[in-house]
Amino acid sequence: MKIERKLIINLTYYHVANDVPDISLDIAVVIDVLRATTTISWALENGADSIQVFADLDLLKESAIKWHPQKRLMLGERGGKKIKGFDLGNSPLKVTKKVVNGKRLFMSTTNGTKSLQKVQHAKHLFAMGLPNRRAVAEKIISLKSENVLILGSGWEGSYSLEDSLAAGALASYLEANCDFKVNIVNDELQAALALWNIWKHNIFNCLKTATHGKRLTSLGDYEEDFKCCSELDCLDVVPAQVERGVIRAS
Ligand code: 3SL
Repeated sequence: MKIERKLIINLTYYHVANDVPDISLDIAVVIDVLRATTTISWALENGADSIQVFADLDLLKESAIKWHPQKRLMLGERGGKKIKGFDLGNSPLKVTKKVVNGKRLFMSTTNGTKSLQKVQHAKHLFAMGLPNRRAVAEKIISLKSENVLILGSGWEGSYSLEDSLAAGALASYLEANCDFKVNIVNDELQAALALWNIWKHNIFNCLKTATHGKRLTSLGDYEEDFKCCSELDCLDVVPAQVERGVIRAS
C-alpha cells in the first residue's frame, strides 16, 4: 500500500532582521505594515515597473543615477520623515498611478528595506502589508513549500505591534484556507496569532496604538496613511523579488 505523505507548512515568525538565523530559505515574507511594504504593494498596484531596495543611501544614489532620469524615482524615509532631496517619502498615498507608472523606485526606509535585504537570499521573497495579505497567502499555498519564514521590520531592532498583527493575520488565513497542515513553529507566531484574534476587528486602532503609530502621529496628520495601511485584503498584487534587491508585481 502506498502511503501518501501529507503536506505540511512550517511557519516561523521573527520580529526583526537580527533575529533571523543564517540558514537557507525557501519562502520569506517581509512585513512592514507602517509603512514600507504597504507602500511597495500600492506602488506596484499603481503600475511601478519595479522597486529596488537599499539599506545604504549612497549606494541607492549611485544606482539611481545610472537609470534613465524620466524612469526613476528616489523614495527615502528616515525617522518617519522624507529624506531631503528625494522625490518621495514613504507614504502609500503618494505612490499614485500618475507618479509611479512605468518607473523604477529606488527605495530606502529605516527598517523595512533592511528586513528585505536580510532575507534576499531566499528562493522566493515576498513583501506583504495588510492590503495584500490574502494575495500573498494564496501565493504561498500555491507554491506548496514546506518552510515559510515571516519577518517583521520592527523599529531600529525592536518589536513592533503592527508587524506582529499582520504576521498573525497571515498565519490565520493559512490555517483557515490551506488543505495541508499548518505548523506554527515558534512562540513569536503563537503570540502574533493571539494578537490578531484580539485586534482583527479593530485594525486601525491597533496601528494607532502601536509605538510607531504614535511616533507618526507626533510628526503630523497620518490618519489617511493609517486607514490605507489597515485595509485588509483589498489588493491582489504580490510583490516578489525577481533579482537580488529588485521587486516586481507577480
Ligand atoms: O521603518 C520603516 O521602514 C518605515 O516603513 C517607517 S515609516 O512608516 O515610513 O515611518
